[in-house]
Amino acid sequence: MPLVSEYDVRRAAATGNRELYVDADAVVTPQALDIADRLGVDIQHRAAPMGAQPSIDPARAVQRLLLRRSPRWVAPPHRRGLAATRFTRIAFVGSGMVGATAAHLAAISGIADELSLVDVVPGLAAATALDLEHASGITGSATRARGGTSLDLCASADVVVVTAGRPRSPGMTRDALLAINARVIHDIAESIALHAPDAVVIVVTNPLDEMTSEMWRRSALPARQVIGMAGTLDSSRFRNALAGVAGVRPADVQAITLGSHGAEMVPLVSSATIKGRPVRDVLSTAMIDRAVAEAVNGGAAVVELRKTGSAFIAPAHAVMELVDALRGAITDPLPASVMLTGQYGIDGLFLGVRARFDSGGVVEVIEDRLDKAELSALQAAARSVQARLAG
Ligand code: A3D
Repeated sequence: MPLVSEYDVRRAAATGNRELYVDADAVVTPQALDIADRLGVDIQHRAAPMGAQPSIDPARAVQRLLLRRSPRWVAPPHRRGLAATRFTRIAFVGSGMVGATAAHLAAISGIADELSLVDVVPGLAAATALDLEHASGITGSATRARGGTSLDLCASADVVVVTAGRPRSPGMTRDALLAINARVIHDIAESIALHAPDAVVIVVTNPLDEMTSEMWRRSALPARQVIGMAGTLDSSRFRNALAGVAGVRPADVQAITLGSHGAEMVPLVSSATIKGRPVRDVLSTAMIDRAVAEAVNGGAAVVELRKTGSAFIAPAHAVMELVDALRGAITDPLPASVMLTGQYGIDGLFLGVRARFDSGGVVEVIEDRLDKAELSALQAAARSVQARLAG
């Protein structure tokens, strides 16, 4: 019996057994342990037969270690703020896949009185806004939505989420994408400066760190009001990948990524934990490398499967995690692209690091303890972003 589930415990209890004997190397799920407690079933691991070979499957060995020794441990959830703000207006510039999905999540959670959607394609934002309102008869959401092509719709927004732009098409260089999307970001930046100068702007358009920098430069908003979203998404992918190789739930994993989005991402292995234990203590180097590669290539893997367009569900959740930090619903620091002013030896550049937020934007950049390789990877990412911006 390699895996003992809740079902096995219930079956034992139903047949009147108060003791359930399982193999020496069996993995007992947390749900099975909980239900065994409640039903009074004692789970006993049989001794391994004399002369039996110890299990050499590394994944199973990890599961045993993590589940048997600390069965009920889960990562503590984000600290929730006691008085989260409800925004008056959140604007979404770009009502494509990420913009519309993030607006949908915002409407469901009712975190704003009104959502304003903008898109250059006539009718697209208005249609999405109408569609969102049509759902409110079911969801009961009090959040109203309106949409159009004019950036005036951003007027007095508390938060503006910018997803406008093109994704990279096959064969297009990163520099070509940078040039095309920079023009889009410049127009939007000027409008935001005019109509919503107090808004916090969350940039999602790729290439992320460069577009965040362009948004700040062209809008001339204070740096604390400009944030790029990539770290919350990449960190979620990293936690999911680590959970996958370790055979535990993503909630059991604490891990973040810093750096830039894509190949210059810096997944922090040195501080990552699974069930509270350093990953390097419980996973082999090969397993960690697999999880890192999965996180770094997560976006590309979705693009390859979809053929047209890129990921939008996880990115939309990652945007809303930042919005939750801005409104005080999450008080823990989160990874995002923010202006560095000397932290990690990097100055005057937007790059993914952990920061603390409030409704006015960045409150404080956190300088995490990195090992030597992580620090040099972060500084290399900074040099690459800097070179692309200069180019
Ligand atoms: P898509 O579904 O194409 O939506 C983009 C929308 O922007 C389209 O509806 C366009 O009509 C609209 N648009 C273009 N120019 C303008 C403009 N000047 N004003 C208003 N709207 C405009 O793409 P998507 O939603 O999948 O992705 C949007 C962007 O986010 C792309 O650049 C992606 O590469 C990027 N993205 C980044 C991440 C990160 O983690 C950083 C994740 C997912 C997507």
